[in-house]
Parts: sequence; structure tokens; C-alpha cells
Amino acid sequence: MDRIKILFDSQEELLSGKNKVAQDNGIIKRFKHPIITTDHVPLFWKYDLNPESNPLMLERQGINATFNAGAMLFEDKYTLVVRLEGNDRKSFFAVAQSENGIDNFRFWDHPVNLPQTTEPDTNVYDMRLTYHEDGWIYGLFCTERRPKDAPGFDQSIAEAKCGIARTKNLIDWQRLPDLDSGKDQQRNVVLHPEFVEGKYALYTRPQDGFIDAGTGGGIGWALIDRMENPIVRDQKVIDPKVYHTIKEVKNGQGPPPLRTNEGWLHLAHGVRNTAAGLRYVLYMFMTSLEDPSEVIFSPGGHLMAPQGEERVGDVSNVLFSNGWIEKEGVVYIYYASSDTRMHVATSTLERLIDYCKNTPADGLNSYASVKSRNNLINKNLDFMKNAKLRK
Ligand code: M1P
Repeated sequence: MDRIKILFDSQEELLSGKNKVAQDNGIIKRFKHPIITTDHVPLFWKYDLNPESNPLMLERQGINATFNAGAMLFEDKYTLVVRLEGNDRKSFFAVAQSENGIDNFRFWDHPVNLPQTTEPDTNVYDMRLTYHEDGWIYGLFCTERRPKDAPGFDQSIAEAKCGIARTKNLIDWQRLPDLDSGKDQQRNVVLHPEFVEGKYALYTRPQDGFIDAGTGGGIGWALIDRMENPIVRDQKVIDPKVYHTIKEVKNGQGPPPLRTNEGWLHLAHGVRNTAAGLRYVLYMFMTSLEDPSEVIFSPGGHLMAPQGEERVGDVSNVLFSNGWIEKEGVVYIYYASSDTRMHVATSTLERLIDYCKNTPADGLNSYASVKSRNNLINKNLDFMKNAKLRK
């Protein structure tokens, strides 16, 4: 019983610990402590706590990672649907909630019991939660399966599609058919929260292969008639991948966009290649209120890149976000580092709009970057002279 008490006490200390701001660049405040790690997972999901059947108190079913969480305010609590990965490499979803959005996240007693389609999922992950104006909460996620005709010699061949489920209470989920987008594989599909032209609107990320986006091009946009029979008939790329930028290899919409008076705020991830492997960063753009498929502001470069301990994990050098929450103008950005743990950063609608409107767009070459930086420097030199900040 001593070991059980130690386990429970030390977990309680972690769960009730306070978070604090560690960094503030005016755009976002990054918090010091990860908000959800494998140590936050209930002990009764991992251990058989009965000393008779587990006299040595061994962990029976380990959890390898807690990351890529969808987010929403639910019953006024900051609510995440976290991707957990067991030691067996299977991902699943579980709800965790906090009163203040920055610490004390606690999991509900059971993971999400996700119904299957006629073709069982091998692996499910990265749920985007959309509270749609039709009254349902939709969870769009990646479902991965092995194609029936995959050759036995290559056990890594897989196919990614967008799975769809909906709920009113985050407990009982109704599974809908997977998104049919023809021959494309799909990851990072996100449901827009409002009807557009009377239809459901999706941000897509068509890809030729399981890992490579290939000719997929970037973040796509598609209107579909019904969620019960979700068929993409037409898809256009609205935010392309671009040579020598932070989204050269691929990109993907993060959470559903946030409505503001000046347009929709988008958070996305951009991927480039390096000698050390792929590097995932978070970036933003804004689309028009009248036409959410029209990009109106596209600040150059990343909003957030992996830093310090965030840089290391199961898949190192990755920041990924598929959940954010806005409450009374404050924005809580939930992001995962290196496919391992969850963090939070905060901002405000005002600051994020200012960031999107006033950060220079990527000039696409070094000469343009220097020109743009010189504009800032010269403006500041004038200001500093007038304000007598420098002699
Ligand atoms: O490993 C980094 C991320 O890779 C994938 O994202 P994308 O399809 O954009 O490359 C996903 O598997 C994601 O879960 C993962 O975090």
C-alpha cells in the first residue's frame, strides 16, 4: 500500500501545481510547465491497483505520450480532447478539463469510446473539435488503416482518411461515414463552425501518400452538402506550400478558425525539411468574414517554433496545435511539443489580429527580408532620435 500512496500523492502534487508565465513577446505568453504529460494520466488507467493481483505494483498498461489535443469551452470549463498513445503505439482520445485553462487539467474517468465504421480504424488521432451552428459538436480526426492490397513485405504502408464523429455531451459519440475525397488521402481536416453558402465548409489537406503531401499543394477548402454523407466534389488550395518558407514541405490547418470583427483568425502548422529531419512550426493567417476561403493577411514566418525542452521528444523538433479556446477576448493556444506533451500559451484577439495585420508577409528572398527589416530599423532610429532614446 505504501507504493500506491506514494504514486497517488506525487500525482496529486503534479495535478494541483500552479503554472506561470515563462516568456512574453507581446504576441503570446508561453507558460512554464507542460499542462498534460503521461504523468497526468489517471493511475487507474495504467496500474492494477489491487495488491492481490499485482503484488509487485507493476505498471500494466503504460502510456507513451499525451499530445495533439482538440479544444473547446464546454460547460464553461477549458476542455481538451487529448490524443493519448499507449505503449502499444495505438492512439485514442480522452477528455481532460481545467477551470482556468492553464493548469490543473484532470482527465475524466474513461477515455472516449469512439464507435467504428464498417471498416475498423487501426489508429485514430488529432481530433479537431468544432461547435457547429447546426447544434452538434463535431470531432474530425485522422483514421489510419492498412490497405487490403498492401504487400506483406512492407508493414509500414498505411492510408490516412478523415474520420467524423459528433456528440452533444462529449460522452456519447455518433460516428458518421469517413470523408470521401476520392483518391486523396487526408490529414488535418477541420470543420468550419458556420454554414457557408448553406453548406458545411471544410479545411482539407489532400495528400498523395501517407507521409508526403506530394501534389496535395497545401491547405484546401471544400464545401459539402451533408455531414451524414460527406463527399468532397470540389477542392481548392487556399494556403499553398511555398519554396523556402516555413511551409515548404507541407502545412495543415490547426484548430477551427476564430471569428473576429476583422476576419477569421487561423492557426496552422508549417513543415520544412532539415538535415536533422522535419521541423514543424506554428503560423497564422486571416481569412475574410464574407468568404472564409479568401486569405486577407498572411504574416511571414512562424508564430511559434520549438524551444528548449519542447525540441525533444518522440518526434523531435515539432510544434503542433489542433486546439485553441477564446474566452472574453483571451485566446488559449493549446499546442503539443515533439509528439510527446501538451502546453499552453495565451494571447488576445486584439494582439493576434495586430500580429496578422502588421507582421510583414514573407518576401520570399533574403534581399526582401533585409529591405523589410531596414524599414523597421529606420522607423525606430527616427523614433529613438525624436524620443531622445539615443544620442
Ligand atoms: O509528427 C508530426 C505530426 O505529423 C503528422 O502531421 P502532418 O500530416 O501535417 O505531417 C501527424 O501525424 C501529427 O499527428 C504529428 O504530430
